[in-house]
Amino acid sequence: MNILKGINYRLGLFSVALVASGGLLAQSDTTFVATGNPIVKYKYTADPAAMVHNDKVYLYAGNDECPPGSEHYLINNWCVFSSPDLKTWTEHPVPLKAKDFSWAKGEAWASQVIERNGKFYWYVTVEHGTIPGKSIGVAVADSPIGPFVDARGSALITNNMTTEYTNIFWDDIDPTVFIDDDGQAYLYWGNTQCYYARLKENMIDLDGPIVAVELPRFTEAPWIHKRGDWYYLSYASEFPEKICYAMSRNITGPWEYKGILNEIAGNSNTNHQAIIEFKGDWYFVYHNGSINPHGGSFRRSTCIDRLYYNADGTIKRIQMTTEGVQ
Ligand code: FUB
Repeated sequence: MNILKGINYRLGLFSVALVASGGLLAQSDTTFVATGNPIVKYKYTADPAAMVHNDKVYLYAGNDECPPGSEHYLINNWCVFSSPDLKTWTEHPVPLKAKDFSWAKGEAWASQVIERNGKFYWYVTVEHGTIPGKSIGVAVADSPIGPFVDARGSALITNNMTTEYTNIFWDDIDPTVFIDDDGQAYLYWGNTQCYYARLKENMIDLDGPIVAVELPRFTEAPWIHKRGDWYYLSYASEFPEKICYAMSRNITGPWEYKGILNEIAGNSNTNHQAIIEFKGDWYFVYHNGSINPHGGSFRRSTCIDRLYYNADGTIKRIQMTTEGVQ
């Protein structure tokens, strides 16, 4: 019997014990029905990134494992879930760990997966083993659920590549990747300072300089998406974080600031969004710290709510709900 099946129906003592013990490493597929937000209640799922592929939503998240009583990031691996309807979800075996990058020290921070020519590229934040600071690596797989392997054998972005813009050790985090209509791929990332660079068609090498992007009160977590002729750059702003956004007619800007998209998320000082269109509707994926009794800024959980546009292309403020998108 699949022990996890049904745990999401009610958050009883058993599931609290599982969460409190620091999460589970999935070793086989586990199917459950989401009962509102957060989506996953038996383990912590932070920094969600989502991707639609072949009529399914794939949700990628870091597994927060910081024990109750400690307040720091402890994230060793990412996890992957899929759903055909945003209701029934399957967690697949752990597809990637920070230590799968031999050059990395660990710390599975925010990430995003994208498909190109039948391969799936996963851009991740990890702590570099020899170049002080955070860095961005890329893993590749033949399937959206992996297994993923390091695609380069070295980091794509390291802290010493951006010191002309900022001297902090944690500015090279939170990659978001986007392939424009002409096939050119772009990587955006950053903390305190937002950056972008073009990617080669192989998706694992830069194809040009690193460019600084000016955005009001930018903290981290950029996410690029496009609808019609508008490009949207949403990002976490200030601290605790709200999600703000800017719009442009061009993937490289100039970006026009449009204000707050999502307010501070419950019981978490980070918020970290992904935005997807699925079967004609738009969704806002983010995390909060709402799992009782130990949820918080270092034990975060992924939520999904609807996202709606105004007639002029601007986005209505997100309404965070406990009911979710059933
Ligand atoms: O999870 C670690 C860091 O917290 C992420 O990289 C940021 O986006 C913030 O959510």
